[in-house]
Amino acid sequence: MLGEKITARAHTNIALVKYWGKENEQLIIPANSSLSLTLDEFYTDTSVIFDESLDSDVVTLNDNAVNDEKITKFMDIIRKNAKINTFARIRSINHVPTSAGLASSASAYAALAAAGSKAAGLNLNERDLSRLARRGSGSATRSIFGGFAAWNKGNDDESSYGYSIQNPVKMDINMIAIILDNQPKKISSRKGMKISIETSPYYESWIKQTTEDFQTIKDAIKENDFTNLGKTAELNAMRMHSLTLSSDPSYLYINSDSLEVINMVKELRENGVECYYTMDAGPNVKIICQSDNINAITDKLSDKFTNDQIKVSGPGEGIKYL
Ligand code: 2P0
Repeated sequence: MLGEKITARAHTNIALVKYWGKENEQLIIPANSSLSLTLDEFYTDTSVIFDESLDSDVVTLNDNAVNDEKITKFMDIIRKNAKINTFARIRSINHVPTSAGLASSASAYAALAAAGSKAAGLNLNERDLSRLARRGSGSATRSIFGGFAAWNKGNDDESSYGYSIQNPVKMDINMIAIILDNQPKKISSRKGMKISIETSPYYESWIKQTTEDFQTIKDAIKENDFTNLGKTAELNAMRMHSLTLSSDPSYLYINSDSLEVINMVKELRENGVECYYTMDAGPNVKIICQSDNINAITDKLSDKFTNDQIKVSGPGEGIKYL
C-alpha cells in the first residue's frame, strides 16, 4: 500500500572474484560474472515512504540531506515498474565507512531496492530484487543474498542477476577489514572500470582469467577448500588491480599503508598463519582467514593500527525487512 513506511537492511559484500568493467553502462551489465561473501558487520538500513505532498525525492544519509541524481534515477525505475508518479522520503543509515572500498554502494542500493520496491507496492522475488539493485550499483546485485553469492553476467536486463551460491556458509571463513582511509575515493570505481575496459591492453586476458577464477572459487566452496579459495581470491584481486596500473591514464587504489598490510599478511603466512588479502576500489585491505587465526592476525595488525581500524566480520545474512 502506498504511504506505508518500509525499512530494509542489506549487508555489504566483498568480492572474491571481482567485477571490473561494464558491457552495458546504462543497464549495468558487467563484462564478467563475479562472486562474493556477504559480511555481517557492515550494513545499511534504509526506510522509504512515498508521500503525495512531495515534489521531489527527499533523501538523507546518516541524517544529512543528500542530493544525488543517481538516487532519483533509481527511484524513477521503481516508479516506472510500479506505475506511480509519487516522490518518496528516503532515510538511510550506513554502518559502513562510505566510499572507502568497503562497497557501501552495494548495501546502499540493495537496501534501497528492497525498501523502495516494497513501499511502491511491488512484491519482487529475490532474483528480480537483485536485478533492480543492479540498476543502482553493480555490486548491490550480490548484496540481496547472504553468505556466498554470485552475479551472473548475463547479456540483458533479464539475464543479469544475483543468486545464492551457499547460505548459510559451511566454511569457517572471516574477513578482517583494516580501515586505512575512510575518505571518499579519488577515482570512483565507475570511472576507474570504464578507463580500464577502454584502455588496458590486458583486459581480454582479465576476462579469460577471471572466468577461470570464478570456477575455481565455486569448486573450493563446494569442497570446503579454504586454501584454494583464499589463494585464488588474492590472485584475482591483484589481477584486478593490475588493470588499474595498465590503464591510460594509470591509477592506483593501493597506498603505502595497504602495502604494509600486504607485507604483514605475507609474513604471517611465512610463519604458518594462513591468511590472504583482497582489496577493492580503495586503500583498505581485507584479510581472509579462519577463526583460529583471528587473534594472531589482529595482534600483528595492532603493532601498527588502532583497534578502531581493525574490524573482524563473519558471513552475513541476505536482505531483510525490519
Ligand atoms: C566488486 N567493485 O566486485 C568490485 C571490485 C570494486 C572492486 O563493484 O559502477 O560501486 O555502481 O556498478 O558496484 C565497486 O563498484 O560500481 C565494485 P557501479 P560498484 O565488488
